[in-house]
Amino acid sequence: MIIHRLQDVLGTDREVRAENWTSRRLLLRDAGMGFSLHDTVIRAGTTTEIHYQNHLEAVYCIEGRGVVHDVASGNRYEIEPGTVYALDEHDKHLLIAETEMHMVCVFNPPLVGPEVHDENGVYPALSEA
Ligand code: 9YT
Repeated sequence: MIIHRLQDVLGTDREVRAENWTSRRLLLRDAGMGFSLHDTVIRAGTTTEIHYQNHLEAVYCIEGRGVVHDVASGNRYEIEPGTVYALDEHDKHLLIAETEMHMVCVFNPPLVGPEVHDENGVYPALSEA
């Protein structure tokens, strides 16, 4: 059994900061679970273009409010505590944080650790690294 606590991740290389968000990576590929699990804070007032071409992601909102805009369809979905969105088709999207948002995120394949978005909102496929 693996036990990790958020407090043990804070301030380590498992706390990854980007311009619009901070991702606290609780479980990564090295845990051998087949997914990674992140506690992620999205900064208020930001819009992030994201396109996980190499990963599937599910996101569960536990605090805050915002909108996910699906680029292909033009659909917009209100996100609030208790809402999950799953990018089952590698959906290119905009995440618009009206307030600070606190999310629990799961990635398949699991992230390795240091990934941040490239200029197209993509994480590299490090699963063979
Ligand atoms: C919701 C979302 O995708 N935010 C970007 C950060 C990502 N969830 C991560 O690496 O934790």
